[in-house]
Amino acid sequence: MREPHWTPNYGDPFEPVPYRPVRPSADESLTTAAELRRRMDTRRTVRAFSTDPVPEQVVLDAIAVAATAPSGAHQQPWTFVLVGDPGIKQRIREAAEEEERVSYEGRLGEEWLSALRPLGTDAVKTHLTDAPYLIVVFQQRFYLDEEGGTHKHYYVDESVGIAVGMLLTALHLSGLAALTHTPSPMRFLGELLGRPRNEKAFAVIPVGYPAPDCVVPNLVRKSLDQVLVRVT
Ligand code: IYR
Repeated sequence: MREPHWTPNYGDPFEPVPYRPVRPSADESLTTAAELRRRMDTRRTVRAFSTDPVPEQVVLDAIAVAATAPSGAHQQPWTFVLVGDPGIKQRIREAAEEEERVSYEGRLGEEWLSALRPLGTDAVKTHLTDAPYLIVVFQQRFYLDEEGGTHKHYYVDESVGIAVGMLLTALHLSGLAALTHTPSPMRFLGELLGRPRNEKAFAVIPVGYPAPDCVVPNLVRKSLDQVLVRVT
């Protein structure tokens, strides 16, 4: 008999089911792809958020989209902690700013600070309290069973990175702004949010509407030619 396990299908034999999505016409695909490309090119990382509330269901739906991401051995090694509590947001901000001050005052080093200069970032993280929600994404580095036993998870960085990409896409297409914030070190997040020892913070994603006076750096995206190598 198969032992109960952390992965829904762990150890099952391969018993495939049919997959027959409707195939769109080439025209439909072209229209969808061009529209998606145009819409995604309007996404910007936002650091100045309005305190206006956003519909919680939109955020829940975006997290559900992220949770459809492919993952190593389909182990879905992610936890999304949705924080709306102003007191917790404040504590996250204070702890993040404490770390960031050390970073900006020297830990990052000159080369890194030069790379960040065009982004206008600093140690003050108003977005952590202004944005109505923070989504704190944790990687499950391994599975921790009820007896404290540990079990391997595979390709955790890749899996969670893909899920976060899908989360940012879903939020943007739903009309919400977001920031991929990676305070470093991030250990305080697991402690503050009471996460178990198998979980490691991956990113804090403030979510909301941009502030009315929001500005963003004047960045240029690489062109398709610069990022694409064709072997066709
Ligand atoms: N974590 C710091 C520094 C920072 C690092 C990178 I790489 C960025 O793209 C932006 C910021 C901070 O949040 O300010």
